[in-house]
Order: sequence, then structure tokens, then C-alpha cells
Amino acid sequence: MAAPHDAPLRALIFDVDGTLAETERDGHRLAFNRAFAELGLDWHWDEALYGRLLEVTGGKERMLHYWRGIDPAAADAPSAGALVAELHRRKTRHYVDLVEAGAVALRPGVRRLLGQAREAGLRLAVATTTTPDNVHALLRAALGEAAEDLFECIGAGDIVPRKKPDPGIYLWVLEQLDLPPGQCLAFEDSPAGLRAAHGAGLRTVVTPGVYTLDEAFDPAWALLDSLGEPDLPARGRVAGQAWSGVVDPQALRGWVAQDGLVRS
Ligand code: XBP
Ligand code: MG
Repeated sequence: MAAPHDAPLRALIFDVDGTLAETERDGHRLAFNRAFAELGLDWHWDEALYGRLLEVTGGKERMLHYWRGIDPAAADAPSAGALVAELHRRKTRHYVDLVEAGAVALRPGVRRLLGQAREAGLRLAVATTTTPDNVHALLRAALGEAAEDLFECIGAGDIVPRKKPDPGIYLWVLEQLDLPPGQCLAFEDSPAGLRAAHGAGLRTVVTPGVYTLDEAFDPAWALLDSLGEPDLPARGRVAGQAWSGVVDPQALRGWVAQDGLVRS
């Protein structure tokens, strides 16, 4: 319900895949293919096919969806769940190995904004469909051993029964933070992620990535090409206005203050 906008900004809630880093093409996709090869399957997800499969969030759900497309009888057999679980266990191990080897880097502005947000007293959280091990590996590899102390709450994977675009993971994180959505902002890269955040009542900063650049997004509160750096300003639209600059706590608080309405 709309309420007068006297609620201050308290927390930033980040999606992981595509938002913090371009993990899908050079991380998850390769890890799936390694798991398929390890178990002798002739499945191979090239970049284009993987882009289409990303419509299904969650690795186990994505594999089952693909399998149903090529062999529905086998995918619906009683033994299918065990194979998907084994593939996913192996895929997670490969993904963690890839991330630890430096296969994916943070997107522009992410490291800077996380540090500035903490200095500015904003609380940080994660809301993602990916497996917790993947989040921990990425944060440690990209930000160092103390990275996880930055985040007060990490909502990930099967902790909620339904994955994005269901709002469950965002609602779970809001409950952990004990904050109304009007005092938080979400950061997303995909239409499914945006729908999940909107479903939880969150205003959302969307930074589309390699796989979501050409997607149709629901109208987003902020739609930018990145979070920006001083030498690489972000460009896009915020609350219906063209905007260019560096997304930092001052900018975010200013946008919230000017927004006129806060859902709380
Ligand atoms: C990310 C995903 C994830 C990863 C795979 O979506 O869909 O499922 O591709 O992770 P979002 P798992 O960025 O919207 O959270 O294999 O660990 O499920
Ligand atoms: Mg994402």
C-alpha cells in the first residue's frame, strides 16, 4: 500500500548471477557441460541455447526443463530426480572450481558500491536462486575471505520452495532483515528477478547483463547499463528521467527521497 515517503533507505538487496557478476556464460554454463560430460551424457549447452534456457531459473529446474524438451518419457521417469540431483551436485563443484580459478569478475561498480554502502550505514543482503555454495565461492573469490561479513543475510537456492519470478526469496530476506520493502532497494539483471522483486514490493535498480540486454523488462524504477565508476559513468533512466553518473549511497538516497511514494 502507498504511504508518505518518510521512510529512509536502510538496506540494499542484491541478486547474484548477472547482477554482481556475469556468472552464467563463463561459469554456470561451463559447469553444467562438465557435469553432463562426466556422467556420459551427450548434452551440450552452447551460449545461444543457454541464453534460452535461462528463462527457467534454478539449475535443477533448468536441467529438467531441457530434458523434458528432448526426452519427455525419460525426464518424467521415477529415476530422473536422482540423476538431476547428481548432475547438480557435480555442477556445483565445477562451478565453485571455476569461480575459485577466477573465471568470473564482478561487474563495474559492484565492489565500490558494496564498500560505500557499508560505510554509509546501509545494511546489505543477497536474494538469489543460485545454490549457497556458489554465492560463498563468488564472494570469497571476488572480495576476499571477509566478504561474507559484508552481508547481513544471504537468501539463496532452495531456502524457499519456489524460485524467481516468485517473490518468495525477497520476502524471506525482508523478514530476516525485519524491514518493510519501502526501506530497501533490490538490484537485479533479469525480467524474472525484477518480477520477483516487484512481487515483494521492492523498488528495483536493473542493470541488464550479457544475457538480458535485449529482454523486455516490466517498467523498472531504475534501468541502467551498470552501477558505474568515476571513469565509466552508468547511463539509463531513473524514475522516468534520463540519468548518468555513479550509483552510490548518496545517489540512491536522493532517488528514494525524490520518489514521492514509498511502499511500506
Ligand atoms: C540465477 C539462476 C541460477 C543459476 C544456476 O537466477 O537461475 O539458477 O543459473 O544456479 P537469478 P544453480 O540471478 O535470477 O537468481 O545451479 O545453483 O541453481
Ligand atoms: Mg540474476
